[in-house]
Amino acid sequence: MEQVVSTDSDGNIDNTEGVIASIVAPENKSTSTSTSPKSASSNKNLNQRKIIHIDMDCFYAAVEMRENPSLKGKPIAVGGRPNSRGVVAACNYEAREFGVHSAMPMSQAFQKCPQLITTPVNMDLYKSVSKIIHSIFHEFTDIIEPLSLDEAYLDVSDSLHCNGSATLIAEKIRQRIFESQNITASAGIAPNKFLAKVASDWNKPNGQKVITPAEVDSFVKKLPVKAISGVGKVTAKRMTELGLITCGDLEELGQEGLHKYFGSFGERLYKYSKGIDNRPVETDWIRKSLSVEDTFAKDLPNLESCLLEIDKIYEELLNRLKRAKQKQRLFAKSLVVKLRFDDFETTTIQMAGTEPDKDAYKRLCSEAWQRGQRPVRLIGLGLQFNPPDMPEQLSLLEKRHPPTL
Ligand code: TTP
Ligand code: MG
Ligand code: MG
Repeated sequence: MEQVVSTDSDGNIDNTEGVIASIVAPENKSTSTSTSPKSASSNKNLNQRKIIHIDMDCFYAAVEMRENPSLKGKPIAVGGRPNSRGVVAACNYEAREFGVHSAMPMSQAFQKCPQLITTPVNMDLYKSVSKIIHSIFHEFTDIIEPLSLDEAYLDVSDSLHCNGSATLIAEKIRQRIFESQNITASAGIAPNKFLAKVASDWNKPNGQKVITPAEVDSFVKKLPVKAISGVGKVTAKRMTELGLITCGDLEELGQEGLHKYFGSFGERLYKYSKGIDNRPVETDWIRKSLSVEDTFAKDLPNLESCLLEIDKIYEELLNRLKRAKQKQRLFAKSLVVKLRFDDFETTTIQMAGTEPDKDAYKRLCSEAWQRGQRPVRLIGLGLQFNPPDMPEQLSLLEKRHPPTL
């Protein structure tokens, strides 16, 4: 029997609504292989999904203008110095009017805009702002796929915020970002990632665009091929030579033609030309634990009353586990019970286990209760999960050491 016992004052548990969930970003994204359970998507029919793509406006430059408001209204570029052969990492919209853009050599940027003001890259600052923006996304959904510091896809198909309106959720997120960080974001709202990304660029800066399922066909028909993410300069030139200007043209050329000219990318282009993109929003976080806890209006006087409450909390734990499993594959490694006594002394107890088990929780609760033998104000039931690339190792281990508590 493997059993770990610890007593603490609170633990690492978020108890804002009587529900505990800890979601932790992986230390190193590259440790997650393609077979790891990172993929997440809503249950909805693929055409009915509500995907939001958020992208900050001139991100690095916007942060610099916020830090130094005297830069506002003037053309600025963030990046390396012109004499050290640096390039423009980001520039504000004022600088863009002169033809300055990202990845342009700074010396060239100065030729285009002699009054350009430059600032060095302050990556730590942009990272800290990005972190806050991502925490705002998490207020609305846990199905988030970050693409870069300033950009992410969100699947809000099952979100109950704003009466389930993705349009209002996007507005709210942009508003929250502005209130919190004093910089603006743009958003695209559509039934898939391809269209959501196109749409977020449509009304930039500080705007958003919705493409409803009913609008997809007509929108895509007229969409310039250059707007497709993945169509770079070389592909765009080839397409122009072939007379392919809009996605409607791509569709007309057909699957075989697209494959002939663009190889495997042609397959994707054909789907895009019909407005189809079934890729799920893939989260980059891994759930480490899931718990449900209840704080009682009146303290539970004895062990018997605690054991009765476990039935209810256990049901809620199963519900939450079911919902969490729709987003990620989860491999439990231990069962946890937390008790808080009337004097706020808190104790947790856990045992190895791969599935929730009501009787095991009751046995853990009994053991934990013996430590205080006092009225109880809070009970929590939880599960801890293995990292996604370890499930098999764990099941071998479990066979050798079955939980016997
Ligand atoms: P983008 O979102 O591509 O650009 P942006 O946020 O500056 O402007 P927009 O309003 O058009 O979205 O990139 C986000 C940040 O990534 C950008 O602020 C700086 C950095 N970046 C580079 O460092 N090099 C590059 O070549 C690009 C394109 C971006
Ligand atoms: Mg941006
Ligand atoms: Mg971006």
